[in-house]
Amino acid sequence: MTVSSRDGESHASTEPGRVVAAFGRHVLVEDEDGRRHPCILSGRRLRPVCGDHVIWRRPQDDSDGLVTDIDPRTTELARPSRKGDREVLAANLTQVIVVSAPTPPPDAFLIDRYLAAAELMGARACLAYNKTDLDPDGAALDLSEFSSIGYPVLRVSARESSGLEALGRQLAGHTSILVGHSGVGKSSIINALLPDAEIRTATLSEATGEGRHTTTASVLHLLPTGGELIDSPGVRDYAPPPVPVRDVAMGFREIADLAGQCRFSNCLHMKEPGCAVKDSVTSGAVPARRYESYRRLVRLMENLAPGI
Ligand SMILES: Nc1nc2c(ncn2[C@@H]2O[C@H](COP(=O)(O)OP(=O)(O)OP(=O)(O)O)[C@@H](O)[C@H]2O)c(=O)[nH]1
Ligand SMILES: [Mg+2]
Ligand SMILES: [Zn+2]
Repeated sequence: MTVSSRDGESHASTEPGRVVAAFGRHVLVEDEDGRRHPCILSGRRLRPVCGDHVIWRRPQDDSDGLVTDIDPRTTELARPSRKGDREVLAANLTQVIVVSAPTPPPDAFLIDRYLAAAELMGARACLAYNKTDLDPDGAALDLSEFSSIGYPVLRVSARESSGLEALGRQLAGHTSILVGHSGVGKSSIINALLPDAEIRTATLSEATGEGRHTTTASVLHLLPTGGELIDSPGVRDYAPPPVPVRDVAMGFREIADLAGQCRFSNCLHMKEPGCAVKDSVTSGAVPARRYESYRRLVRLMENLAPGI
């Protein structure tokens, strides 16, 4: 579609689109017909991320399109930025899939922090335990700790294509992101769910010295079974963006459920008397490791966001 501007030049009118990948000042925008176009940004102020709904201008020749605006986001997955505020990683997610595996060694505290981020941003969360071919007995990680508090746990093997139907059902109708340590198999899961994605992920990732393909940017894929799935670069560590310490409990659903029973309504469940959370840790109803994870996140938020 083109319109004539007052000075007689012809340019495309703006139209809605979806950011399916973002690389600094360059983004890939999908139009309403499902075609993907490289675009640049119209100003320094704009910082679109994977999953953003945007307004963009189609080029008249084979140059780049121009993103002019970002629609308000329903949710943001973010982390603390170097400056101490929030860096948004992906937008408009309805579900976070926390991927772990027997190798690299699983870190239950990292899983907790992603689950807390999902709770705090208002998205569903579940766990995908990949490479079950290497750990058929599930000895490397106690998954019952997470399933007992209501998180779906999906055991999959991207290599053996097992558990993928259940994962596909979990993803249908949602915009989901795969997150977790580098090397747990996030891209392999996408490739297994979407056979023709292999070429696309290969061109968007760089080979490391060991011949591994490490994902360097988040990319959104449409699933044939329904839903949208974002592959994201692996991390060494993750924490949710700064929140007031009194909000940290909302990231731990079994702790949030008990908060109304504490003696003090503003109980932080740290050293206050009459704390229902600490009583439940003593009785074993709340796992001590989850409570320790909560305490670590409270201390981190005290450092990241002192006084709020
Ligand atoms: N045995 C086994 N190996 C797997 C499985 N899934 C992935 N791998 C291997 O694990 C390694 C890492 O897989 P990737 O899919 O690149 O992992 P990733 O999570 O995308 O890594 P980053 O992009 O760095 O975050 C590769 O060598 C895969 O072949 C699996 O189900 N079983
Ligand atoms: Mg990857
Ligand atoms: Zn308490």
